[in-house]
Amino acid sequence: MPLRCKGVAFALVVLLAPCAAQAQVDAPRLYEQTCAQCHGAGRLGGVGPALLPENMGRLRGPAVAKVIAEGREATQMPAFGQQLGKAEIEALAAFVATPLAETPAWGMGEILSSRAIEREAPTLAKPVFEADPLNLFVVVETGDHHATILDGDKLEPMARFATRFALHGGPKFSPDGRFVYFMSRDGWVEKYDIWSLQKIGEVRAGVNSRNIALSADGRTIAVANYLPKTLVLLDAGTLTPLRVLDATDASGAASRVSAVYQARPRNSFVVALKDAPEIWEIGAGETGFALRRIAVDEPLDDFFFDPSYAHVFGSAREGAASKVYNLDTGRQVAAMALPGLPHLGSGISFRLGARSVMATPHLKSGLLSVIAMDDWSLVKTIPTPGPGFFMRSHENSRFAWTDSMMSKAKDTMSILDKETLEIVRSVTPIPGKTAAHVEFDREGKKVLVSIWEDPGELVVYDAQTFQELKRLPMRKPSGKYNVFNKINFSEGTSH
Ligand code: DHE
Repeated sequence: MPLRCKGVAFALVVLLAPCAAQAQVDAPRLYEQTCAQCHGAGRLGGVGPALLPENMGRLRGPAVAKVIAEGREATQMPAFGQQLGKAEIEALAAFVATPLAETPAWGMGEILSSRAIEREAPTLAKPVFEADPLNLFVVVETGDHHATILDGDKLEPMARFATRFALHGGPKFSPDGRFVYFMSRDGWVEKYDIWSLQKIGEVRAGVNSRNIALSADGRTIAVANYLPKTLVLLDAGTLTPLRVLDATDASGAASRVSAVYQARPRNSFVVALKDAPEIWEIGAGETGFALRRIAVDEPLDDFFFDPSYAHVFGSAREGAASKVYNLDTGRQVAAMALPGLPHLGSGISFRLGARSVMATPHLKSGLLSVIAMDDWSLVKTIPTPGPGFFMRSHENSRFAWTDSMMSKAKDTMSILDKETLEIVRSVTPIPGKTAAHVEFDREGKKVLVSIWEDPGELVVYDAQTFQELKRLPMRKPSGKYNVFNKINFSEGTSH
């Protein structure tokens, strides 16, 4: 008995030792001395990203300590393993995983002072290159935080430049396709001039941001923020802030803003709120950003729009049903219990005989759902090798491509025949390597698939024969966006 007690006591000492050592470290002070120069006072970000749990994505626990000790490849993050002890590293890792005690202020003043314009966009009658400016792809490479401008005819890179850390969501294009706007999870909005192949400037619109949308006239950028809980409107020409809207519902309760979308035919932005049972519509153009609240029975945070933007189809991560609201009347017109979390934001639309349908992958089940948009009924459920994230097609192609990146079959793309609603082929570009996110060229003749690894690749296929045409090395190409398809709101792409 005494021996067992001794054993327990010894085990406790061993278990407690690192915690005790960690507790002796003054982590906030160590942060200010070691990290603040790059990551900003208060962990809000600077040259380096914000070190807040909301901003660090899947980087958690021991993985954070490893980055502090060993540094991070393809970034300016150095290794601190020689300079700091194990307890200090663990204390810093625990510190940056702690939420802030108070919501940081990030209003008009902070946004304005973060604005940095490198140059005026030059006056140009045409681009400085010969390639078709509408058949370019903008490839976001999150492996080393760069973007590539790719000639969609020759399939050759034309320019490659550094972006802010951790871009998220699709970049947005001005209506003529000349300018592209990127957003990072740290709230930076960057403007790049495709015609002159140079960066124009940047501004920080939030501390933790979700996505951006551009108004139909290309004059206003809306930025959806989690931290602080705001929707920010920027002048797309100058990147100056126009309005900071606190996201509070009709009862005054604050909500994170999940996402903002451009509803082009309505000349408005439609806004998804994470914590409030409302959908917002904000007028763009001459309407003075008038806010209209649509009451819903539970918060919806993932949206698909029918091509006319008369209906929004929304789901909630934690909710049981996906719901359709008519944006004109503000009324719910349908509800559907779709199993396995449909990823409506990746939904596409197409004609099936006389009907208009949409198709969506599911994040938690290996299937595609095809839904008729006239009566919002389920047309078919199509099994795939595993849960997926993205889906793409094109008006000129009979086929739609989807991945199974959330499963063991992460290396396999499934090809759906949009006429028979059967999976007619699967391709595995590199066995064992994640294949995801597809984009067609402007004619719908070529398909570009990402090998979502670092280093990764773009693998180009013939959209009709599925023959491989080319491979291009890339650093984790998380997404690629064809200028023509994007500015024309192709029915085969998410908007
Ligand atoms: Fe995304 C788009 C939300 C996690 C890569 N993602 C979007 C959009 C939203 C969204 C609302 C549409 C914005 C747009 O394009 O304007 N994403 C979310 C989440 O809520 C979720 C599940 C959790 C989160 O951490 O935010 C999430 N997303 C991820 C990832 O883990 C992915 C795979 C890797 C990454 O880079 O973070 C990822 N999301 C993407 C990509 C797009 C995207 C590549 C653009 C798709 C497109 O083709 O338009």
